[in-house]
Amino acid sequence: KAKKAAECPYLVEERNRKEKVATVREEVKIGEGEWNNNIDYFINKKLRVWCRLLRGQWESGTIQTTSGEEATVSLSNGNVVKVPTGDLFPANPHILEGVDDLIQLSYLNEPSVLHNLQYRYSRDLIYSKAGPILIAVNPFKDVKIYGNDFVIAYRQKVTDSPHVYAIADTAYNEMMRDGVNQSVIISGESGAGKTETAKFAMQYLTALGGGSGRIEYEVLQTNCILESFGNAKTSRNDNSSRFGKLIEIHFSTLGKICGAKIQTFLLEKSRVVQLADGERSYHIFYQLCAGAPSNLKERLHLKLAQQYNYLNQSECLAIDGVDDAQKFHKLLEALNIVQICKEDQEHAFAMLAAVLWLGNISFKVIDNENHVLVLADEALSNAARLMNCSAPELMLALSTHKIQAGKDCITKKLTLRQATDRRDALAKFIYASLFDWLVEQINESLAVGKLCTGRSISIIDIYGFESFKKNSFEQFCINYANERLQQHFNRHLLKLEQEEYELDGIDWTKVDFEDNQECLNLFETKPLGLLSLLDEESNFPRATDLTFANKLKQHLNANPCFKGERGRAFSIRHYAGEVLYDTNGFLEKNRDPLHSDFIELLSSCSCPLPNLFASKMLNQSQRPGSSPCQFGTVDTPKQSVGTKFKGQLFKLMNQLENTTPHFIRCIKPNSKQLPGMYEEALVLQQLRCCGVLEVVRISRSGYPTRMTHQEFAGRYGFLLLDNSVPQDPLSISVAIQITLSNLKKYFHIAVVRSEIARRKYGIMANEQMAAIICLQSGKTYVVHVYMALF
Ligand code: AD9
Ligand code: MG
Repeated sequence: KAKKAAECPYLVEERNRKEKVATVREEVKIGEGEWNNNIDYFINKKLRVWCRLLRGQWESGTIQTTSGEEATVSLSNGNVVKVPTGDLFPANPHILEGVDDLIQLSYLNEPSVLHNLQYRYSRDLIYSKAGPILIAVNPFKDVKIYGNDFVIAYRQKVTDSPHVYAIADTAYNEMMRDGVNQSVIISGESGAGKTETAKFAMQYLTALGGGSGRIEYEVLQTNCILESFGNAKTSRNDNSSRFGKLIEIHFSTLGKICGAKIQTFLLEKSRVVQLADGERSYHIFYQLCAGAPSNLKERLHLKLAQQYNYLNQSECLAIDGVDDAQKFHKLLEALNIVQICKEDQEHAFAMLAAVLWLGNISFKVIDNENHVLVLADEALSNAARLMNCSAPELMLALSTHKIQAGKDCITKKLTLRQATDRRDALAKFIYASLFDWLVEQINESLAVGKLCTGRSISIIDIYGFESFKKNSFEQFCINYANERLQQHFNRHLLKLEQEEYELDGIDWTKVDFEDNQECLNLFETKPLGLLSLLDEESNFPRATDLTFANKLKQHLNANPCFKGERGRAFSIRHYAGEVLYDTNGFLEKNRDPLHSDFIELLSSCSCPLPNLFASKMLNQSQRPGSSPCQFGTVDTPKQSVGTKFKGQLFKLMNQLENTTPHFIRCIKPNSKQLPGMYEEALVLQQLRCCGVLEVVRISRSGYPTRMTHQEFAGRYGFLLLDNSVPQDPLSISVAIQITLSNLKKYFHIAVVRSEIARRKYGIMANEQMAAIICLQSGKTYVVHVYMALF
């Protein structure tokens, strides 16, 4: 089977190219830094260059002549153009076309990297390495490189072509070998392919760690459930994740899956009640309306999706090529597999139908102060029936507000606007609580078993960076999360790596990179950061979105990542680009109040779920002495959404810090979600902003393999003649030198001390490995052995 996979055209082409590159590798001699002195060399040898044309795109050609700062270039399409020499970049020799790791490129300039990825992409080679990172360019079609045969091929190392399976394989092996938890961190903008990539990684791990059969199957089915309830069509992605997810897969000592745990982050609640044109609410609503069998439809008083206000407002009810009814049947199967009982499933569907009916509830204005009454129609009775509360109580909760006056509770009528907001707040609360409940049920079913060793691989897939025409609180949070993740990436691949070299006294030319700390400070600084100012304003009863925007401009205008805009708007310079935010709704969404009247209403329902949701909310927010009117007349205080999210992200980052990270960068090749289309500018912008090129630069001249002396001794100590690994630092380092010289017999290793320049001894063409033992390091016990593979 593995052989069969290895013979597929994808891998055969990859292998042939590799062999060719390996044989002629030595002919490629000119390094990137030498370009400036070598323009004549390029003219004489008629070597290819990349030429930036007026429209910004790149064309290859050869330089004919230069005069001052201008060059005449004959392009490969036959045209001859004059361009500034600053717009010329050396192109890589043909032999390096399509190399699978960008670090193999002789020239690492932007057009060369872009071209290399495009070359591969046009041949369906969607994965490439950029040093330690896997780059995945979204094919928007089935590229037929997944499934059992490929799993086996990667497991048996029949191929080493870059693949998400290879990354999962490395994570698994390192977990088993080093006993350290691992993480696979997938990033990229919306629609770049993170969720699909995460699923393939899970597929590989479950195939590898499959044992009893049940648990790994369940783990895979969680994707279907969470996508139904947590994904939706946006203008960027037909299946966009509207929540962040971390799945920890736990393994036994034997490497078999013995449980899993899912954590989710901030579901976009507003989507339940409000949709942008052309977008949809959560898939589950359409799936339920289309796929529920008739008896279930009857019990839920369910109609067609277009009859619900919450769904029909955006004039988009279907997604091209997606059969919602069929998806519903898949969902039912998945719910059964993760052992959510039929009764609970029915309760959950009732909550969904209740949300839909709530959206159809309407109000009648009864006086000139715009006070309202709830219309006693089919929507009201159905919503009440589904929640199992009385219709008059629901009416009261939607149109009035209880206020504490001394010892008495008085009831105040609500205006049309207030009542509509209340109704929507209830719908959002029910949906978000249902989502959390579902995740809890799944976690119970996947609960980490007794056999677990505590070793795990976490896969993180959050919503990608977003910049729409109109950006609100949701994009603000999503983009903040992406900044945090980007910093983790920078820290591990750019900062720590270089700091280590410096600490260990290695001769190293620093690679600069775009640090996003300033943008994170803009969000997190207390008391004058975005989140603190938002909280401050949210606590201020008379504040409005406009006063909030003004406050930001007053305090933050000096920050280079912040720009005040007209009216309620402001911009943030994110690592991935500038985003214009409209503060409309920020305060309310950050406060996210759940009115005490609702807690009272939900607690009175005889249906188990609303009751559970209410008591959860009460537990979370009740403070001593806050229940004068049964549940408190002051709307129950709780932590703001922004602050809670920040806390969650910090926790997540701490968790990731304790793992060995494996990074995957997904790239969106075009904004139309179409196969075979590669928009250079779009790809370049993604490569630039996320620091991929800098990582390649570091990896190319750096030492990607680094072990402590102890680890090295543990792994290679068997090469010592007497096989015994010494324990004290001094004899370990002596042992390492002996081991390395033994290894040298097999691997052509150069053993050098750190203070001796690598360039002098480091890498020569016939070496496979160069090692540096850092004995001079200030760290006595954690001294490193650096190895670079060539
Ligand atoms: V968002 O931030 O959640 O909006 P993602 O998760 O980055 O986004 P997603 O994985 O949902 O993007 O991918 C978008 C679409 O691209 C998928 O629905 C698939 O149609 C398509 N895709 C992505 N990766 C692959 C792949 N490896 N093979 C085939 C793919 N299609
Ligand atoms: Mg996604």
